[in-house]
Amino acid sequence: MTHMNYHPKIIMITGATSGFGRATAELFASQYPDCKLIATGRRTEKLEELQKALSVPVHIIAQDIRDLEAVKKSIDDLPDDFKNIDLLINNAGLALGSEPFQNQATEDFMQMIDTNIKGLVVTTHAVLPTMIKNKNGHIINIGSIAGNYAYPGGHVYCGSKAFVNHFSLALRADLKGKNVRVTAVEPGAVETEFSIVRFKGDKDKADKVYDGYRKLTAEHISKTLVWLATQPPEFNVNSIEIMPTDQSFNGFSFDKVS
Ligand code: NDP
Ligand code: 8X3
Repeated sequence: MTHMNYHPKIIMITGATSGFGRATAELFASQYPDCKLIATGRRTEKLEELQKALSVPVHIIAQDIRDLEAVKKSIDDLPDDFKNIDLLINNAGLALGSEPFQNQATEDFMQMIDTNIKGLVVTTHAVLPTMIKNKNGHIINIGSIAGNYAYPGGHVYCGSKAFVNHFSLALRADLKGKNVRVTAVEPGAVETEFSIVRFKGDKDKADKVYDGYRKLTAEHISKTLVWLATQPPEFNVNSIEIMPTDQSFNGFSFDKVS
């Protein structure tokens, strides 16, 4: 039997204070008035603003995803009517810097690893038992093209997203027969707060990343995420790579040792 009108009912989105996460929360709420949302992020005021703006119930979890004990506790302590999560979007993440690895501070590396990898793994591990018990779930991990193609200055960010992309495939193997889907979404450059964060508040530098090109926005990605999550349960997209039409590949480069 197919379920052509399937849609998830209790949706947890990490990093819902801006960018993809916020846009996706807004789109689910506007298209599916019977859904409930769990929205996470560090900026309490942004979460409260989202909660007020949406017409569906929103449970907010204001926390740093690097606090792994707090992440686990907040999922264990969910109110009863938010416990049965059937869609988890592991979206919280960041890049810091674009200097060569050897010139960058180790604190930046640790923050990317703790957020993009450890936070995602612990959130997934805490949410999965309910999905397995209910024989119903979908985990969408936000990877990146950076995980598929290396570029100068990408180092730890590229590595962390390669983890996300490949972890998603491996997780799918372990969930065989459980009716829990796993999808890695691997976007290219999309204008959000991403580059402002990457360049530590330097808006001019961030704007230059997208200057003169036809931009992808959080809205493009949110539409993809809602589409993925509303396919019938027998249909699993393993991975999907999305780029702006104006972004493409630059080949390998050679240099003499100087
Ligand atoms: P934004 O900077 O707009 O959003 C990032 C979100 O992650 C925010 O809600 C932020 O919340 C949250 N976040 C970051 N660090 C933490 C933390 N320590 N604890 C809790 N939440 C955290 O960027 P995007 O929407 O673009 O990014 C979303 C995801 O998409 C990221 O994983 C990013 O790597 C990935 N991505 C982005 C691309 C792009 O070009 N924009 C392309 C490919 C992938 P807060 O600051 O409130 O904590
Ligand atoms: C973000 C996309 O191209 O800046 O993950 O690495 S890119």
